[in-house]
Amino acid sequence: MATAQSIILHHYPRSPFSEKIRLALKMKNLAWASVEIPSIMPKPDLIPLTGGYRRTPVLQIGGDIFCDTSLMLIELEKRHKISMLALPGHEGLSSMVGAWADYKWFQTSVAVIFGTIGDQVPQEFKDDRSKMSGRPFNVEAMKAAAPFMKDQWRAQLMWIETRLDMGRQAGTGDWLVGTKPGLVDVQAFMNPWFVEQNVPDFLARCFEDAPLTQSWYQRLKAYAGQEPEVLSGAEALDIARDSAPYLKAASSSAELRDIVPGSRVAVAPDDYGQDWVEGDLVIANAERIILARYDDRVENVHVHFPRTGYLVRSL
Ligand SMILES: N[C@@H](CCC(=O)N[C@@H](CS)C(=O)NCC(=O)O)C(=O)O
Repeated sequence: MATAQSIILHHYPRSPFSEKIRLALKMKNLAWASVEIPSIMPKPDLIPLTGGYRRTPVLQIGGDIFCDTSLMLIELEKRHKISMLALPGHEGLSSMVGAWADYKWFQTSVAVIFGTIGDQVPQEFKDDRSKMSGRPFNVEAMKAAAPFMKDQWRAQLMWIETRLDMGRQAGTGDWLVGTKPGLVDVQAFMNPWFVEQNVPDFLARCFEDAPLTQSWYQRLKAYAGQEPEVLSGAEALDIARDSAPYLKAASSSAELRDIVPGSRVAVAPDDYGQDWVEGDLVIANAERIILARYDDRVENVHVHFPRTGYLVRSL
C-alpha cells in the first residue's frame, strides 16, 4: 500500500524521459508506485500537484513534488544510497552528459523518429506538441530532414562507442565510467531506448558499427527491478493531501537575485511547454528551487525544480 514515503512516478509507458527514471529505479531495486498520466493535455490529476508544469515524468514523495529527471536522479540518490549510482567519477559529469542527452541528442532522436513514423502519429498528438512548442509539427519537413538527422544520430551514438572502447583498451571497465554502471550510464541510455521503441531497424543498423554500445545497452536493459504498485491519479492526490511536505529550513542566502524566502515567485522550463508555476519561495540555491503551493485538492505541497533549464522570476 502506497504511503507518504512511497516513490510515486507519474509517467506513461512510451515516455523516454520516464524510462530514465524507471531504469534508475530498477538499478537501485527500489519499490515504487506508478500513476499513468496522459501524454497530451489535459492532465487533470497531475496539474493540482505541480501547479501547471505538464511535462513527463513527475516524481512525488508524499507532499514533495519533483519536476525534471535531472533533479529526480539527485533526489533518489540522496534518499536511497543503495545501490549507489552517484559513484566516484560520476558527480558533475552525469549532469553534463544529461544536458547533452536531454537536449541535443534528444532533439535528433525526435527528428529521426517522427521523420520516419510521423504519418502514424494521431492528429491530437501533433496538435498538442505544436501548441506546446509554439512550432508546427511538420511531418513533411521532418521526413525531408530524416536522412541528415540519422547521420547526426549515429555520430552521437559513436561517442558512447569511443568511450567504451577507450575503457576497454585501458582495462578500466566496460561501463561509461569505470567498472560499475552509474548515473552517466543512466543519462546516456534514454535516446537508444527511445529510438528502439519507434524505429528498431535503425538502432540495429547503428549497432552494427557499435558492438560495445550494443552490449552496454543490453546490459542496462536487463535490469529487472521491482514491479510497481499501480495507483490511480486520484489515489496519488489523496496521498499528497494527507502528507505534509518534508520540513526544510527556508534559505536563499547564496542567491544572485533578489528573491527571499516567502516571496512570491514563478518558475518555468526554459525550452518549451513554458507554463509558469507560481508559489512562495522556500529554498533557492544553485541546485534547486522549492516553491510552497496550496491547492484545494492537495492542500500544501512543495514543488522542486532544478536551476539548470528553468527560469525564475519574482511576481
Ligand atoms: N527536462 C525534462 C524534459 C521532460 C520532457 O520533455 N518529457 C516529454 C515526454 S518524455 C514531455 O514532457 N512531453 C510532453 C508531455 O508529456 O506532456 C526532464 O528531464 O524531465
